[in-house]
Amino acid sequence: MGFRKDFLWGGATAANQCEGGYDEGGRGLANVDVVPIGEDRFPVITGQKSMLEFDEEHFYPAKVAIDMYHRYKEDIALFAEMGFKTYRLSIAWSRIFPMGDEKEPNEEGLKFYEDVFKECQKHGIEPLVTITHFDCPMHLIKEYGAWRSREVVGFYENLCRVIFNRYKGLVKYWLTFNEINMILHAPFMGAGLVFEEGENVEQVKYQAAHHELVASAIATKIAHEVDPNNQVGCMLAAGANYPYTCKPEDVWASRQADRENYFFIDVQSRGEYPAYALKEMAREGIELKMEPGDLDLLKEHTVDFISFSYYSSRVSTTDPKLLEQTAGNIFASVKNPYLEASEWGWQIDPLGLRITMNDIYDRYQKPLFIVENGLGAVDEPDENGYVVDDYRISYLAAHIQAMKDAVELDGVDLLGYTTWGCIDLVSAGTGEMKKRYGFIYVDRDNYGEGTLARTKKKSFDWYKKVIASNGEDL
Ligand code: P53
Repeated sequence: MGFRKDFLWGGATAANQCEGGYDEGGRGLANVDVVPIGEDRFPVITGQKSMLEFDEEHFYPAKVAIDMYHRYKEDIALFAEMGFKTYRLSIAWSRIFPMGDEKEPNEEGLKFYEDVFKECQKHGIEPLVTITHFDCPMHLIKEYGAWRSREVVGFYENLCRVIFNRYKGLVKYWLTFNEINMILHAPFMGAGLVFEEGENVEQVKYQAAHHELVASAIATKIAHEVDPNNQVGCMLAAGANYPYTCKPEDVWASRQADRENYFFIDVQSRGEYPAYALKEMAREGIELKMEPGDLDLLKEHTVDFISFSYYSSRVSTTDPKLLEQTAGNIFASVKNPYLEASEWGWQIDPLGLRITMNDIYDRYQKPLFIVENGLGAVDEPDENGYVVDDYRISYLAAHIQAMKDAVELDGVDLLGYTTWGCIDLVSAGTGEMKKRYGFIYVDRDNYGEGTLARTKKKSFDWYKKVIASNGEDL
């Protein structure tokens, strides 16, 4: 009983939130580089305000991040010390294709990730690679309008072909797009979309989504052709929507909110646009431009497993008074009166993880992989620089227990679990360093002060024990 013997325990990061070295090794600029910390971040990532260059007034945390570009050996050694079986990381597209539309890749970028994967291999760690974690080369944004353009599908295909061939034998687990549903909620950070005045924003988002979905199917096809051992997954920002009351309208609102996100996975996993989405698009006047063969690609190259992030459940309502209070979050949600929240207002709901796992497994019947979960919190190192993060341990223990219930009691097939930000890194939502998720403390603050030294927190030894006992000793 319990988790499978080859359960993939580990942690997760994303290139732009940890690497830094934004202009090194021939790397090109990307959307994720130019999102600043501070009050402009939210309007920029959600596409309400456009910012495509660095300026003097803002601080850009991704430029240096936690400098993993230069420190990955030390960091991977620490992951190995915790007993990681897997390490989820992403490839920065603009390291491999600095502009995005070149014919030939940048050898220095390719070599960098080859070294990283070899370092993982040395420690017996299986890499789990996100092909795009929110990043899009800036040149593709300026010249082609990013994912709104069909041509970008071809550039992504080139990227995939290059990396699948180059890393054959080093990488087996791939995710095509991080949190693919983020395109609806944070279209600039999620997909490089910039909107023009008066344009039909929904039309652009869904056309771009179609391009990503086709690109994901093509990636899956090529991955399987290059190496039949490759396992390709989709990735959803998950979290079940609860109705605020048992009023049927609230129940219906929660179903619709779930479907808005499941839409993407329905296509990637079942291979077809779901009926409800086709009807909704027709009502909204959204017309998808497709190429001949698109629907066949979607149908024939569905994903092998379903991965997702889970931080919190969500609540839906039709009550206008409650709706007013939900602005300002990437995922608008009403406050759930039964739950406690993190310092950033993310509501803590371990049972919600079990519910979400069951919803997804019932819907797709494919193996699941939880590739992000964790607590963003302020850590205060003591006089010896040690962080006693019992709050993080209790968050993770409760979520691992819930996931164990889903496996043992409900029969969900789960491949692995990677906690988000296993080493402290830059927050995607806020740009802060202060919002920490790690087992490893990084000495750096919101505005770039600090030595970047790494220190083990109390949770480091706790997670090591969890992994060693295959999740029995929480
Ligand atoms: P931060 C919002 C809601 C759910 C997932 O988020 C999200 C976001 C973005 O804020 O993103 C994922 O850093 C994402 C990671 C991100 C992580 O959640 O805002 O895949 O890149 O860092 C946590 O606390």
